[in-house]
Amino acid sequence: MSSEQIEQFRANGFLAIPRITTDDEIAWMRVVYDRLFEQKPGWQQGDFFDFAGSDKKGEAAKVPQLLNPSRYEQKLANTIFRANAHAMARQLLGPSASLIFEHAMMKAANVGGETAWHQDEAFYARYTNYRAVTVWMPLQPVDERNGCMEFIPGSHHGSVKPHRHIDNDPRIHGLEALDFDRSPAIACPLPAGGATFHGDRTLHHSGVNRSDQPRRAYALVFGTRSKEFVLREDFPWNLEAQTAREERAENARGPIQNAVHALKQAAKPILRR
Ligand SMILES: O=C(O)CCC(=O)C(=O)O
Repeated sequence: MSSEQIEQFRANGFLAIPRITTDDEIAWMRVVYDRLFEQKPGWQQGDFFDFAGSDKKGEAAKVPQLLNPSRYEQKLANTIFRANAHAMARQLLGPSASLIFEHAMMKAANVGGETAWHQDEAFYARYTNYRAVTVWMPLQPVDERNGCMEFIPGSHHGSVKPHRHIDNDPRIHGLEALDFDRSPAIACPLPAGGATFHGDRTLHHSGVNRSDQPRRAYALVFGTRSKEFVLREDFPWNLEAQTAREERAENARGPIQNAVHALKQAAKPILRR
């Protein structure tokens, strides 16, 4: 990344680049991606769910999302995409930046739903101790017709906006931001294998997929951890969540793992003081 690009990211809260990996890797990833979305691994563990709908079994998902895809296809942990994204995230966040999280969101041909406007930070739970940058890569060309990313420039300089669950329905995992001006939004069309970078407070969105091909996107989130960043309070909208995904995750953990999970949650305020 050039110093101009870093400057641009700092000023706007986002950046688009035309290429982050090779055509060969994209071709391989598309095959893997389609297999994962067909097989829905991680459904039982709450890693596969509907971002934008109520996520009932048997109902077509509006925006299916898979968390941590490399758990289900280990070769995704050793990609050129990951190496390049990590190197660029270090330029933006500093040398200690490490992978926090990965996810993939698919918008089916003709019907794939909207990803509502939100700030990633609005999803953070109490005691989250990092600030992050998302590197988002489409596996086919994207524009406003099939759901490219859109950003509000400079929104990362403001506060976390009030959010609510999409359609004000606490069963829906996805959040929507309220009370902001969307008129300055900038859409970022990209070729396959290009990438956008955005900070965790940057307002962003992607529209519905009106094309006759699926919109496939894969995102890596890198962060730097510090006690300075620790979030002292839960956001009220997250306390209201009643998602099927959380319920499946809890059931899948079973009583012993749930007890360990509860202990870890209880230790966070001490460890992150
Ligand atoms: O893939 C999308 O439509 C949205 C992705 C997104 O919101 C994110 O990676 O933070």
